[in-house]
Amino acid sequence: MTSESAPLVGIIMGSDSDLPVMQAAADSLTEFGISFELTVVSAHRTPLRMVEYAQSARQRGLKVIIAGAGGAAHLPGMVASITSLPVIGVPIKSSNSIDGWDSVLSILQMPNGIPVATVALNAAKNAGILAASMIGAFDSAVGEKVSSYKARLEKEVLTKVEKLKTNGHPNQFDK
Ligand code: RP5
Repeated sequence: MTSESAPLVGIIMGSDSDLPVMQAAADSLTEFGISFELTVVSAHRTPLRMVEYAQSARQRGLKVIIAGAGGAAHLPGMVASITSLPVIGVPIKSSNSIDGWDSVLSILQMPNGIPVATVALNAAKNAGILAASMIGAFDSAVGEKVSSYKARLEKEVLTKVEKLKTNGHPNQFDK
């Protein structure tokens, strides 16, 4: 958790081996000043813990769950099937992954009725930003931070445009 306030986002992952990837979600939420909790919950190895976590999430005050898993990655989908909170899934290329495709498809290809907002492979940073956007929909202070973040990104790209103009390219578009 980043502050003393009750966590708004739950970050869960199938194993501690997912943490090097999932840390980017935590870093992102910290940047936006959003309180979060983080733990290991495995769909296959601790199914009862997963059910308990998902069932209690809303009443504990969470607004969004970010769930990361590799291989046969059922954690995000199973958690989404239990809670009414939005679930963001992070497919992880883990030691047991077939190039990450197993995880991507397990999380992405949910049946109608149980959506999981799936980010790109290992894209835990985007999961954090998406969670911030969701919180920002009802918390204007967070919404403003997300707007500022996007404005910074725009500025960075426009700086690159100017740099390319300065360095010159034979096919340079001049606007
Ligand atoms: C998945 O299996 C986990 O999410 C992790 O990505 C992968 C490997 O887990 P460990 O064998 O490292 O515990 O359930």
